[in-house]
Amino acid sequence: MANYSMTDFKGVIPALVTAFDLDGTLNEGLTRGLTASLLARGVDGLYLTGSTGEGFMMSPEERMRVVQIACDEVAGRVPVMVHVGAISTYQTVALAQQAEAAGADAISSVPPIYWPFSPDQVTNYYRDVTASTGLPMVAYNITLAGALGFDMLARLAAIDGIEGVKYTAPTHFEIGRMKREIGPEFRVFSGADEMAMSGLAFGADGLIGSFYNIIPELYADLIKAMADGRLDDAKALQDKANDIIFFTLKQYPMSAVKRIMAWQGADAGYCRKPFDNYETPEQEEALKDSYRAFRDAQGLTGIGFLDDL
Ligand code: MN9
Repeated sequence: MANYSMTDFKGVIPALVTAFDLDGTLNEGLTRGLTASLLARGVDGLYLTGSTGEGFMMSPEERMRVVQIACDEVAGRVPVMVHVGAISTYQTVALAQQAEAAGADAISSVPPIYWPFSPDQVTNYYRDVTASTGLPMVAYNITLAGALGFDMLARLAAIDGIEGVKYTAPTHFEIGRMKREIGPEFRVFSGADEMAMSGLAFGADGLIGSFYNIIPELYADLIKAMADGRLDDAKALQDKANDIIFFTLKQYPMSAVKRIMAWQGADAGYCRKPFDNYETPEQEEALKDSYRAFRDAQGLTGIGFLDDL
């Protein structure tokens, strides 16, 4: 049973990573552990099996298992949204219904991928998936899966049960436009971590993204600074986050995020191939060295995992 409604999704919501062993096996114990660790760090919700969670790298059964484990570990303490996107309506409906049964509070989906589906087909996909459960749907706009665009989002917002969007694109004027033209009750989650401040400035209700797995506290401070109107403080925090984001994007990004989580005490394992990994202790030590050099060159302080390196 869902515990929360759409308006309960706010604040800092990590797109949870999924832990795999080096041979690619899903590591259920580590996945449970990192879920518990992020809850202990005070995150406001979780987003499961999205891009960051390597949802597209897993079988439907594995995705369902991750959802089961995370919902079980969360046990109603924070709202949970599950990315259920797949190439066919049939597969997505199965994932959506399992998410509901597991106790998730909302579902989310990219549009159907690979084929150039028509706007009517995309609309029907969202209508059918949304009608298949009692959970609210958050459309996931990300260019990797084909951007939805304002007109499509407005069309989707008119469908009963489609209550928001995870908006991962730099065109933030569209966030403001959605809030004014679709309505303030349409929930918008800013998905570009490097632009959280601007997303919030244009009216986003919360943040969903990868880097909230490693620096959620910084973003909680940024949200507070924005709410207080302390723009200089918010900008300083965004700049600090962006130093970390841009440096990490130059590494093997999600593999580095997972190693950083291990350094923070919540080992998140490895990524599934063809993503690259820091496989050996020597490679991991070299990664640590590069973060130390980066920290010292930038003069970055006050970020736990960097201070501790
Ligand atoms: O939408 C994430 N995007 C991808 C979520 O995973 C492609 C973001 O959180 C980015 O990882 C982040 C860094 O570019 O903004």
